[in-house]
Amino acid sequence: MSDVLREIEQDLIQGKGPRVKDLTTRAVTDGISASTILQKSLMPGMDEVGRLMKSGEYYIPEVLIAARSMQMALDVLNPLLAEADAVNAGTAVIGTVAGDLHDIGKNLVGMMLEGANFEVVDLGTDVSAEQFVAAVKEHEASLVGISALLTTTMVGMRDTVEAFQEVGLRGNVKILVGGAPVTQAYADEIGADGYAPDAGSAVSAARELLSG
Ligand code: B1M
Repeated sequence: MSDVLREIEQDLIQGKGPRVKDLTTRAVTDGISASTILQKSLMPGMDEVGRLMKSGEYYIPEVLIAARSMQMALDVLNPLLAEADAVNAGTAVIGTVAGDLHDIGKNLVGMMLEGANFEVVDLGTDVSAEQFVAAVKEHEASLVGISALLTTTMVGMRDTVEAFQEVGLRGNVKILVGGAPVTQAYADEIGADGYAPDAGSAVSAARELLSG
């Protein structure tokens, strides 16, 4: 692995946001692709932060500072994740499920969808089933993307699928779910239309769902 990728990973773990941003810019200038920076330094860095959190070596403030550093790097990578395709692919309402404040993965999914020419309405974190339904009505969206990072909040995805059924809108939207604890089996169990393990595959899944 190149030195700059290793440095980005280490600085992210230590929450040195401005350095992470500068090094990410340098890596891009050096010709390293956005997806390599994501896969080889940022994601492994966040995984290490997660490990330190689990083992009790990091507390919430350290994790938050690392998360902010990750977001600073993502802001640099955002324009590079865009694709050249010009046709509007549809409107997607995205958000992190009720009770859940994790937003980095959801933001990444949003950036990738925007890059693939989706109109993205990002409802943020802690989004209730009712908020998802209201936003789909307001924006006439054809896709709903729900993210969950906690095993305790995943159940909110089922509530959201059911809420669309209750208001009679289930046939109008495709529901895509994802996030670390979510699996294809869980997506099937709750009646979601699709599951994607990462932001890149969220784009292909979204395209496939809307073309079907
Ligand atoms: Co939290 N946290 N956290 N945390 N946190 C995890 C998720 C955890 C695994 C850490 C651990 O114990 N090892 C653990 C969950 C355990 C579990 O339920 N299985 C955990 C916990 C326990 C908690 C708290 C309960 C801690 C506490 O208070 N005691 C608390 C809960 C707060 C709440 O939400 N109500 C909490 C709080 C926080 C912070 C606020 C401090 C911070 C979040 C800041 C933020 O997001 N702005 C935080 C962080 C940063 C993490 C870790 C370290 C990193 C998450 C992350 O951003 N990863 C995380 C450990 C880990 O994941 N390794 C952890 C990088 C991101 C790019 O990946 O989000 O997985 P990810 O997204 C991926 C894929 O999952 C997928 O694509 C993305 C990129 O390819 N994807 C989708 C995501 N959404 C998708 C949607 C799709 C498709 C794909 O379609 C719509």
